[in-house]
Amino acid sequence: MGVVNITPDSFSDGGRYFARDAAIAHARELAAEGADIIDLGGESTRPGAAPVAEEEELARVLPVLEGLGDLCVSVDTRRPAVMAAVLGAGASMINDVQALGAPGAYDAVRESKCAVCLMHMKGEPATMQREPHYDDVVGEVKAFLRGRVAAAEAAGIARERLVIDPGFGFGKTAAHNLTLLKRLDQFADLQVPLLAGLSRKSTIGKLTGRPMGERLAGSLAMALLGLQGGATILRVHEVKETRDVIAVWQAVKAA
Ligand code: 7PJ
Repeated sequence: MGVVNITPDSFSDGGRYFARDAAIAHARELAAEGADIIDLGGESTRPGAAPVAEEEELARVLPVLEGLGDLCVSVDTRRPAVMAAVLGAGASMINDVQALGAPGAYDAVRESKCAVCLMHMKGEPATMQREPHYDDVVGEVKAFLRGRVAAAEAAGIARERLVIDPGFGFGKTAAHNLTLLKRLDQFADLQVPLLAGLSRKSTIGKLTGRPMGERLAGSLAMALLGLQGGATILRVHEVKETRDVIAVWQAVKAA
């Protein structure tokens, strides 16, 4: 899954892909490098980010989505109205950091055949990194995801459409993120495909001392650990390099 942010305040791209044509070109480049899914985001969910108005989010995402009609596109959104609009415009997947927690979210996705990523987040983006606490981070994240999968199924969204994600960095310290990654294999018994988003995250910055633009090697190490832990979808900024990691990992597995 290749990340395309369409946000002027996006912490990793600095707003470079704000312009429609640049975002479309970037998505096409990632697809050519081997991304199976393009994840479009019109609202930054980075820690401390300010919320974006619904009309603004749609104005960012829809024109780009319409230019990518031939690709498998996921839209990173928490808003039911945005979900309904992008599904009408051909999106294949909804990637919701709130795990369909907003009122009306089930209704927005139910009738479509889209895939849905249910992610764990503790708190709200604006405040989630203020001393997050868990007694048992793996157990708590897992229990949350098990509950959201059951709730989605009860709301009429078939299990076959669901993907789960522990939400690295979303209301978690570096220690929480490392524990989740080390124990990622414990999510397998939920029997839903697992997505991992580790690319360029601040835990890599903490471990390596590198700024955002210099976290490729750290991100690739994280990607390999994610694969070993059972992730089948990796949400990444650098697709070409991550493809090489996947090729090496698959070859070793098949040996
Ligand atoms: C994630 C995401 C993630 C899913 C972001 C960033 C922050 N969606 N959206 N999982 N992260 N499903 O890219 O660092 O980890 S935005």
